[in-house]
Amino acid sequence: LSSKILIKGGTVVNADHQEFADVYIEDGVIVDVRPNIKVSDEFRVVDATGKFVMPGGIDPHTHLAMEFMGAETIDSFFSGQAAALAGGTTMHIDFVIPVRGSLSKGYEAYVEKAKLSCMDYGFHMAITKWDDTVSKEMEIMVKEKGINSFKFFMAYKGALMINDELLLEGLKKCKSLGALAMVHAENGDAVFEGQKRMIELGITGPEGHALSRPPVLEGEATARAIRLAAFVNTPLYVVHVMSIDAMEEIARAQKSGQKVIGEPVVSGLVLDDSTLWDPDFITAAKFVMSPPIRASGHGKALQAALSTGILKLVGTDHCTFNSTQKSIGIDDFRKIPNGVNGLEERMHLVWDTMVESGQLSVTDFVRVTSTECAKLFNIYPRKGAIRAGSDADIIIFNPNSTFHISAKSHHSKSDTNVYEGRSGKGKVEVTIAGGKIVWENEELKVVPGSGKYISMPPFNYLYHGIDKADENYFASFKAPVNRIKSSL
Ligand code: DUC
Ligand code: ZN
Ligand code: ZN
Ligand code: ZN
Repeated sequence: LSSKILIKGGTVVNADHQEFADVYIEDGVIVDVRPNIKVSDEFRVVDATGKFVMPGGIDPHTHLAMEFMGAETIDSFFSGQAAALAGGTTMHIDFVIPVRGSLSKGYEAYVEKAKLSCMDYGFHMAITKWDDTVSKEMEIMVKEKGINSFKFFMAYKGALMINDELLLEGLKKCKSLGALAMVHAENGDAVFEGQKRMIELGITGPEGHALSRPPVLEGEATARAIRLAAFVNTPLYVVHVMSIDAMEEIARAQKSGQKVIGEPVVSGLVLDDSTLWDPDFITAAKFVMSPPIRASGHGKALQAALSTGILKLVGTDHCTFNSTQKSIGIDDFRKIPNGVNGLEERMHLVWDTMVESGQLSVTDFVRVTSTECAKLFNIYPRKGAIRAGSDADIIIFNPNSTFHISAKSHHSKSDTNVYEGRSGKGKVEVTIAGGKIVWENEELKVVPGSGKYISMPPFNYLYHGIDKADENYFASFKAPVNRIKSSL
């Protein structure tokens, strides 16, 4: 198999620019991008006439092989990534979950899981408790392990949830390390209360999941995290923004000059909560994720916010459980493992929902599905660009073809698909990952172990627009007034 590929005659799209050009690939790297490149016959020439040639997607938010709520997600690093490649995503960033609070043990466990990888990947890390060891381990993760982002769960009381004291410690530590702080923003104490009330009312089915944790609780936690980040003067990344309430808090903070990044996920953009009322338990339970999928107005508003740039990049929160696993919660929605699929569907659904509808341009599509993620996590332009020197992670996209989604044909190991039956315009016809054609003619050619770990260096805060990173609220105070105690 030739490692030299020429993609000929397509429209090359980057986040800032599109042009007719050929793409010359050798040994996993893009060597040249310009019109009319002539090559010898040892090259595999792929015709892209009439098609878009775009950077492979980067999913900033996945959970592969994660142990969660008494189950383990059905997609491994191999099956989840195979699905991703079939849908035009060539890299993802997965969340390492500490083992009994130990970051290094969690990291080692994920290094093992990720040995199955067939595409490139990076890691974020969740922080679930706080002490000196955690603080020191964060430093090791950033300085030695290539992790530059940490997520704090403001929900999942009694399990992953952290309180404000810990969140503040975490924000300060992230700032000192040049790492990006991320939050799952829902008020965990109020969710706990909401769940209890639902059960008392006898609402034990999947609809109780959504009813127990309404948008106001997402808005509250988002606002709180944003204000604490302002207090510490550090950037904040809000994962899976699912509601108008949360989105508006982000917009407000941005207006005041604060660096807050909002990530919508595909399910929040295109689905609505009506499915949670389906009389069939599994049909409803497959949609259970947190924060919950909202009433339809929220999705529309999130699309508009993505279109205007309030929301910056699209993830999936891919976290798949099959019907048997979802059935754990048949008598109590609190036990339904939370999570939906999306790794394979993200590129098609964002195109169909945002580009076909005129809400995003083709260059914007590249920005929200790939380039913005690469820039944010400091791996641009190695990733997220089609230019000489970048990794050869590329898709050939036919805007005139059609995609169809079904559990019968998808590549995830899950037996259901939350986008079952959907179809639309545009199709990823070829995926090139690490310079190899891995998806072509509806066929995957993937090899476990071929994916590389992408180390993500800490930030220069200037990129985040924080030009006075050393300043903080406290540093601006002078010594106390030396007050005369005359009135005593
Ligand atoms: N939400 C989910 O639905 N699954 C994984 C974790 C999360 O926060
Ligand atoms: Zn150009
Ligand atoms: Zn989450
Ligand atoms: Zn998640």
